[in-house]
Order: sequence, then structure tokens, then C-alpha cells
Amino acid sequence: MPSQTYYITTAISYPNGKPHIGHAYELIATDALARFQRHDGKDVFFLTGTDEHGIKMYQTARKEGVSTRELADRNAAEFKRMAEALGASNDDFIRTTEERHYRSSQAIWKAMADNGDIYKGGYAGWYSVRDEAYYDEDEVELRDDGVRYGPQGTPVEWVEEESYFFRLSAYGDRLLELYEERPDFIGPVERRNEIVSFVKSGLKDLSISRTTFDWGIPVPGDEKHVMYVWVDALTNYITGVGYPDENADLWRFWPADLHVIGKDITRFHTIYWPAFLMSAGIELPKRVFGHGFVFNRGEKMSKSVGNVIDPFVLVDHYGLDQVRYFLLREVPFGQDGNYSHDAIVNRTNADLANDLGNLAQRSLSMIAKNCGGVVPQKGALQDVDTAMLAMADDALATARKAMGVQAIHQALAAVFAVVAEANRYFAGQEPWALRKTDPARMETVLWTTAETVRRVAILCQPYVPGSAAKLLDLLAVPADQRDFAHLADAFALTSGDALPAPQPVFPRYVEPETAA
Ligand code: ME8
Repeated sequence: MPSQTYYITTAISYPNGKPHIGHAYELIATDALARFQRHDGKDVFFLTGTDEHGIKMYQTARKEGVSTRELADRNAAEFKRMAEALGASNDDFIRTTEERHYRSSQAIWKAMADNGDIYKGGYAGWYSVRDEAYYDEDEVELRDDGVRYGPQGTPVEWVEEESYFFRLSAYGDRLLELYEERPDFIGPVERRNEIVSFVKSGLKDLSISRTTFDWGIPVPGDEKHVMYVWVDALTNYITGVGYPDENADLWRFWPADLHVIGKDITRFHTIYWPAFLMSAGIELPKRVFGHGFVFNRGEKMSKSVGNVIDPFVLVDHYGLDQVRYFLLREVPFGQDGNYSHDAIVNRTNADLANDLGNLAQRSLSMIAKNCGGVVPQKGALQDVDTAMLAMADDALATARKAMGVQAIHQALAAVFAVVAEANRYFAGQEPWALRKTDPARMETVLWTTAETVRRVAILCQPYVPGSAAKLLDLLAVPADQRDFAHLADAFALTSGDALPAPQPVFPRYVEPETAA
């Protein structure tokens, strides 16, 4: 039986600058969700990429005195490098300047036009270049500095030009029906409520082309116009799986199971995108999840404040899995969170080095010293042992449920509750004391501990893939027996199997010595 498909995407980032920690956060979280589904037996396709058109790109390039293409090439390369540095397991990386994407965007445009949803008119209204968004008069506020700002706090400018429009106003009722019939379409629930009330307040037709610059995808049949950047940006999700070729092998992944995005772009993904798809007669994605923002000690990061955190520096300094673990465990996914040195050091040392690292190191060292470097003999299990092992099984069920609603922090909490219990088990059973009094029981306790570490390591792979793989290597777990299906007793450690020499997997973070 072919396995069930699972298609997951991140937002595609504007390459008008280098990637920052917000981009890293989204990619790491989506990667954890993708890896989880793969280990859970699904046939996963994971897409990320860059959103290269629009006025923001055009203006930044002019400011920097380079061509828009050069700016896009330079920074898209940085985003690709970030995906590698973060250990992202994306199956493809799409750039909206690729030929395949021109074809796809023009095809969806034609499908919407054929459905009678596109007409030519004149636009006069407010536009935020930073958000690449149109705002209504009542969403714009004139502040003391004499500048008008949109609802996300970015400056807006007045725009008047000939434009094609999408008949968004005709989709209000169908969108409300969608949110009603499929309550899981938007997560978390706060985002859903915001969107429902926005749509209830009435939708206006949407300007979907521009004529004052040419950095975009030409409108089919009227090349004076380029498409509004969000029309082409959203279309990346279907380009990535072969649209408009619905016979493409990858098309089996559509509709997407999950679009992971930041909360600031929920409106585009839960109003415009489903309306475009309905118009073009394409199935809708199953769910859109708007995560929160990561701040630097409570402040919004911005280039002008100079507090932008470079993900490459972060990973070099703390280690990749330390950064991944921190971001996924510390911040409830869906809420805003803070980055700080103290918080990351605390998580690294308390959870990874002390709890999981020490458990593995102490049990494996004892095995190396006292059991001849092979998996210990498993004698008859006592209730404490079976309860310990069962807890790891229960953690899978909890994690699966949590990851299904993108509660990544809860999934991790369930796994680390097993680690905490395993530490209590190990301390309580005192295998070092049993060495003299009951060596057979010592071996059973060490076997149970090592087997718990195996289960925990399998469960940890989505979040800290490199370190989890090292742990599994130390337990000599074959590479093809590391999925969740292998948590079962049938794949448990076999007494007598040779083990490599134990090595520490999670180093403690030690403050670099302050200069004398
Ligand atoms: O919005 N914390 O691109 P983008 C968490 N091109 N997430 C953050 C963040 C922060 N501090 N800052 C940004 C775009 N993000 C469009 C998307 S999708 C068809 C087009 C998130 O480079 C942001 O919410 O501004 C978005 O999901 C992603 O990073 C890319 O942001």
C-alpha cells in the first residue's frame, strides 16, 4: 500500500536582505513537523524558497545600486545556505523567478480570468511596500511624525494606477462557509477568530497588477502589467508540486496538508489564497498555521535598531541542535517568544546536557565498564521496568496528537518527561550498588535504561536530528530501524550486541572566558 502523502511548506522569504532568526525559526519548526511525519511513515514533500518579485525587492536593489536580479541571486543563495546550516530536510527550494513559476502563475491567472473573476479598473488607495499589502482607509493611521501607518506598523503610501482586479468581494460567503465547515483550516484559534471577523466586515475587490515597475510576472495578454507580488508568491505552493501539469508525479501531494507561516501574513493565506484557488477550480490546502514572532529580549528586531540576530552566528556559537531545541521547546508554537543568551544557555545545560546527555553518558559508560561493551543481558522485567518502557510508547501518542495541531513544544515536553522519569528510574534503581549485590539485576536495569534512551532518541529525531542520530549510533541502532514504527518491542536492543565506545553527545555550554 503506498504511504499517505504529506505536503508541508514554509512561507517563501523576501530575499531583500539576509535571513534573520525569524526566518530560521519558521524553517526549523517546519522542518521538525516534516521530519515527524516522515518518521511516522508518511510520504512527505517539504517546500521552502524565496519570494523574489515586488516593489520592496525593486526598491532595495535601486538603493544598493545593483540590479534586482543580482540582489535576488545574492540573497537567495544566503537563504539556501541557511537551510543547509539549519539541517533543513526540504525536498525542494523554489525561487519565484524560475521559469516553472512563470508558467504556473500565468496559468492560475488565466484560470481565474476564465472564471470571470478578473477585470480591469483603476486603483486608488494605500499601499505598504514593507508588507507588500493594500490597506483600507480605516486601517491606516496618521501619526505625530506626519506619516501614515498600516495595521502592522509599517508606513503606507498613496497609489493610483490602472490595475486588474480580482473579484474578492464575491468570495466572502464562500470563505465564511469554509471557516465554518472546516474549523481546522486556520490555526491557532486566535488567528481564526481575527480572520472570521475581518471577512464578516466585508471584502473589497483586490488590485492584482501593477504598471509602475516591471519586476514581476507579466500579466498574460497585457504585458504592460506585472502581477501583484502576492498573486505570484502564493502560487509557489502549487508550482512546487508541478502545476499547471496536473499529471506531474508530484501533483499527488496537492492539496497541501499544511502551510506554516508567520502571523503577519495570515490574511494572504486564509483569504486571498483560498479565494484564488476556488476561482481557479483547484482544491484548497487543508490547514494554515500562523506562528508567532521571535523577538530579541522583547524588542522587535530591525536593521535600524541593530539587534537583528544572524542565524549563522547563533548556530556557530551554540551548536545547531542547541538552537533548534531552544526555539522549539522554549516558545509555545503559535505564540510570540523571546530569544536571549541566558535562556538558550539554560535550556542547553538543563535539558540537553544534564537531563538527556547525562542519562545517556552515565548509563552507556556503566555498560562499557561492567557489561563488556555489549548490550546488557535483559533478565525478567519488573513492573518498574515495564512502566518505564511504556512511558516512551505513550510519549509517541502524545507527540503525534500535539504535532498534528502544531503544538511542537508540547510534543517535546512529552518526550522530555520520559527523560526526567528515566533519570529518576536510574537513580532509584542504583545499578552501581547492584553491581556487587545482584549483577543480573544490574544488567536488566542498564538494559531498560539503554532501551529507554533508544526510544527517546528515536522520538527526538525531528527536533535535534544530528544529536539523536549520534545517540542511536552509540546504541548501534541500524539506520533503517529509526522510525516510530521501530519503537516497538520487536526492535528493542538485543542483549549481547556490540556497542561502540560511549562519547558525550550534548556538551555543556561554558561561557567563553572574559578577556583579562
Ligand atoms: O512575508 N519571527 O516574507 P518575509 C518569526 N515573502 N517569524 C518571522 C519574523 C520574526 N521575527 N519575521 C518574519 C514574506 N517572520 C512573504 C511571504 S509566502 C507566499 C510569502 C516570518 O521574508 C514571516 O511571518 O517577510 C513569514 O512567514 C516568513 O518569516 C518570511 O517573511
